[in-house]
Amino acid sequence: MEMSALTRSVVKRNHAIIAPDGYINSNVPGWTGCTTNVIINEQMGARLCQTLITLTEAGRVQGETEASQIFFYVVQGGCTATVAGETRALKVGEYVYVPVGQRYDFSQPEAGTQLLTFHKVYEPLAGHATPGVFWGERDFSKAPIYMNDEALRIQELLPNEPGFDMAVNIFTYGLGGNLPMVETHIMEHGLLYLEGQAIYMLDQCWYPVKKGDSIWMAPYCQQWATAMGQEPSVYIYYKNVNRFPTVK
Ligand code: UGY
Ligand code: MN
Repeated sequence: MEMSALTRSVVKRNHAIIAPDGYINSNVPGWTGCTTNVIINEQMGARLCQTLITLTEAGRVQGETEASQIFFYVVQGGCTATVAGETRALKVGEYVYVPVGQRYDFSQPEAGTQLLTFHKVYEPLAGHATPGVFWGERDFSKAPIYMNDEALRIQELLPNEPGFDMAVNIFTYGLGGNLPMVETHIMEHGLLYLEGQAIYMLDQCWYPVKKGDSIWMAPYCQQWATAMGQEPSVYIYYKNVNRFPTVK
């Protein structure tokens, strides 16, 4: 018997696992005909926001970025996207990065289309231009081997240039793949599992996770993961990058 009082979700001071069973809809102005689940944001102590938007056929997601840039990734289905006046069809695995001060409009979705978003307040860097709109797609052939381990592949979805202060990567763990060390770092992560299953260690706590789960890791949350089961485990994740470690 399933017990509604049980969940794999946890929310702690410096990390969280959010499984879909606890989702409650948020209404976001300009995002209509959809359910929006705000999975990570400042209320938890995070400095990023991560949402998952599930659209009906009549769904529409439109607005203008202000202080925060937004990265949109199609997890399921497809739609039409217009950003800064350019229109393209987007399908699963395709994405668009919307810099600050730009209009965006996602329309004509297939029913059940899911969009993942990562938002970060943009920190300009003297001498480097603010990034422009950037379109792209998931492509395993652009995922080099990570740390000399054939079982680990990372595709960087945004250019690694100083103008960008956020990275979004897709990390594939083949069978038997695991992080080669316990990472302990200042950068923060938000992530969504796209495929498979894994065991994640966060700050010395051990969690079974799978496709559809999200994780927040605050700065210095210790992290290690290993693939589990008979298929690769794959997640898309956010990381703040390229800025001075102090703000004053
Ligand atoms: O880029 C990273 O810090 C990455 N290796 N961390 C992670 O997957 N938890
Ligand atoms: Mn990391």
